[in-house]
Amino acid sequence: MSNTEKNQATRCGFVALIGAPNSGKSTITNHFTGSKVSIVSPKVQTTRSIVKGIGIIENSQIIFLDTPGIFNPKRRLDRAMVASAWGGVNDADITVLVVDSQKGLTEEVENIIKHLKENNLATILVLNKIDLVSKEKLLQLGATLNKEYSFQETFFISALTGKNIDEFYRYLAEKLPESPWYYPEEQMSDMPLKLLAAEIVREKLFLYLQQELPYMLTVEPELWERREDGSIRAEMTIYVQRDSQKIIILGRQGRMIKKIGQTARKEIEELLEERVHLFLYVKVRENWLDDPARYSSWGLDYNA
Ligand SMILES: Nc1nc2c(ncn2[C@@H]2O[C@H](COP(=O)(O)OP(=O)(O)O)[C@@H](O)[C@H]2O)c(=O)[nH]1
Ligand SMILES: [Mg+2]
Repeated sequence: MSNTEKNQATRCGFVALIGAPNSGKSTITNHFTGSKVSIVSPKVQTTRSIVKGIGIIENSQIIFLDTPGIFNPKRRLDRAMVASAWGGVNDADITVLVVDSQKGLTEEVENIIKHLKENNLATILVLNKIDLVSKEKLLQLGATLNKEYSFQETFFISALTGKNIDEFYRYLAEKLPESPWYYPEEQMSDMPLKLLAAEIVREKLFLYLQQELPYMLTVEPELWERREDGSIRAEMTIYVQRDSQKIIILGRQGRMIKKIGQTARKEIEELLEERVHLFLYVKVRENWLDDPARYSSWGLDYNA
């Protein structure tokens, strides 16, 4: 391996990104890998379980754990997602709290800090979305948050424009423990391609559907097959809870599902650099939200 030839110790470890929904955790993860490994949406709570974003800076391999947002859980699925986010912290070498600078110290952030205090968790603070606020407001927020909790370090970044973000990565790279790399050099995620493709379909459902509907559905890859001409045939089923939801997803004369399928297919093709034939089916399965098998397939704990 080239890095050992340089006679330099390698470093490797996990960095958990925690924070309120919508603070930019998935955007940071994607920026780092230079690719899309985690889906992003302006709506809250898109990331359902922990997604890994893997990349290398100098001699360090950083594995970001992009967690579901931490908020006040109501449903079983919410509870499982929040439990999974805190579980990510237990697995991590470094914990990073990501805060939306525009929203500042919200109740959600306060609750997270309370948990950090109770468990005395060494944490780095990242104020994200600095492109949206003034310098004065930023510095003030940084000071306020550091009064609330003694963070090890504070970074001011924009995951969208990339401002100051390399500094943050380099800091993490130096802080990780000496260790062989856990993943091959070119690996960006440990998510199987067919799951990543299903996540992209779910992202488009978030993009095009109104209101609460995307939270009521799940996308499951059924078939992922390479054909003789090198293209991929992918079949997925979108499970919903009620007929009325199915009707909305199909749209008038099937136009909605067609638009979702086309947009998702283009993006999957760009990601894979392969031709993709994508087939989407919509089925009603009333109880999928309470089906233990769904939870384990996402790596979530049904009984959280
Ligand atoms: N203006 C701005 N928007 C951002 C930035 N980072 C993320 N966003 C947007 O904030 C929304 C939520 O981002 P996402 O990464 O899904 O947040 P998550 O829920 O914490 O994973 C998306 O619409 C992003 O495009 C940033 O630095 N600046
Ligand atoms: Mg996310």
